[in-house]
Amino acid sequence: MGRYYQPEIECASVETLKKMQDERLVKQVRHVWENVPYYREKMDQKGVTPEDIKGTEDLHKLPFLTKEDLRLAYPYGLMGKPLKDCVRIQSTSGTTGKRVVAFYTQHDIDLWEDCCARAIVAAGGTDEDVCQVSYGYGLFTGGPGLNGGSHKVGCLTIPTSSGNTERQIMFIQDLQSTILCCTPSYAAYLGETMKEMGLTPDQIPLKAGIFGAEAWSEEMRQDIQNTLGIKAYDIYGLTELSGPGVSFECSEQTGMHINEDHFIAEIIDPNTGEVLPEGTKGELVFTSLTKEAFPLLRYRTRDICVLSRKKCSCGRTFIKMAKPMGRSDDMLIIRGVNVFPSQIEAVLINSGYPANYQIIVDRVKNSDTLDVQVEMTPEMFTDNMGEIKKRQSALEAGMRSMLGISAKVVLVAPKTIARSEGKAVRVIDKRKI
Ligand code: DLL
Repeated sequence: MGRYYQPEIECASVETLKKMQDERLVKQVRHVWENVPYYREKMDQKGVTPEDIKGTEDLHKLPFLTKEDLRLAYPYGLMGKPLKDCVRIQSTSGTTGKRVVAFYTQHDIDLWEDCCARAIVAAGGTDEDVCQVSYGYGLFTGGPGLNGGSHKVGCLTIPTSSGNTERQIMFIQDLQSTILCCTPSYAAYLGETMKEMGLTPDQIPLKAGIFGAEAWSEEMRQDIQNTLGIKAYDIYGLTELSGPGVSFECSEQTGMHINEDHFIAEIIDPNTGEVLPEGTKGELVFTSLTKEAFPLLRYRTRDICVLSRKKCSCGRTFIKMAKPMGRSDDMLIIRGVNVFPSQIEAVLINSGYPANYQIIVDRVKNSDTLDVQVEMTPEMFTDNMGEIKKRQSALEAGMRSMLGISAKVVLVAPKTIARSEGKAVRVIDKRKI
């Protein structure tokens, strides 16, 4: 049994949800056709008109939208509403090319905050809770999204934003924060710092965490849960689709329910674009059903994932997505082999190391090199070279069996790898520079 923010929708029958999606899709396609010339042209090129879309079974007829389209249409080319009807923008940092700038009407913000409120309630949040939002505020969607959701639930909201770790811990203790919202890497860092301060999990008032914005492994979840003495819930989203709250985890902690009244999810083969059946791994594609200002149809996220409609013990009927395994553009191709940072992380955590690592890829004499720098904890620190070599070899063997290629592991002293207050920087690929 779980608690819900909007039970009539979160627990609606699959048939009701499907009907809602059918109706909303037809309306959204018409909205886009009439108001977004860029999209209309793409539909024309594919020979599809609004009349061809009668429901979700016709979704595959629509063209995909990619990050490249967002770049070409930057900044106003995909807007579904006049600027005067918009009240906010949010944006991503975008490591390559232009930033993504997303627009919101007041209605868009309202629905986005509902999605975040659903996530907080699914993590056990009520109006009795003190919710510390340590995601960055500003153009990044994490802070504003969870802040809005926390207000809707009626939690006492502490908008600390990210950074200033000592002050974060002071607020957690002094104001008795019960829910923490931040990136998983920052949660791990907060846990590490609290441990150093001599705080044990029973001295920390937190009971739940809502962590997302980057890939994190099941092993990392266990680690954070143990250090902070909390239940750690995953939350997923992207700026293009409003921000956090596209999907969220429930008490079962086995994947995230997609808010299907607002988004349709598909899994496609990233190479061919073919729609794959439920349960197959592929690229996640979303269609936004209710967004007015920045409506995206069949947007390719580049996140690699699996969907499942298996009945969930929490009572929600929304389809679930597994933890994304990484992005197709995060995936490293090293000596022809596909490698995800999450695989490297799993080896480390399974061997008792914290998730403080950096992957360095380079090309030497036309051959790719893969180096993994791994930080030792203060407890495991030693300067005995023989011992260090032994541990490095053990990790290298683990990497070889997980990845199928060899990696060079270098153990480094505690606190050598820079901590992140937002999304962690895991990979330095020198080949691209
Ligand atoms: O990261 C929105 C967000 C904020 C989600 C706070 C959750 C919490 P962007 O900066 O646009 O938006 O980055 C979106 O981050 O395509 C995924 O690759 C990755 N991502 C987001 N959440 C998760 C997650 C926000 N729970 C991109 N697990 C997405 C794995 C995630 N990857």
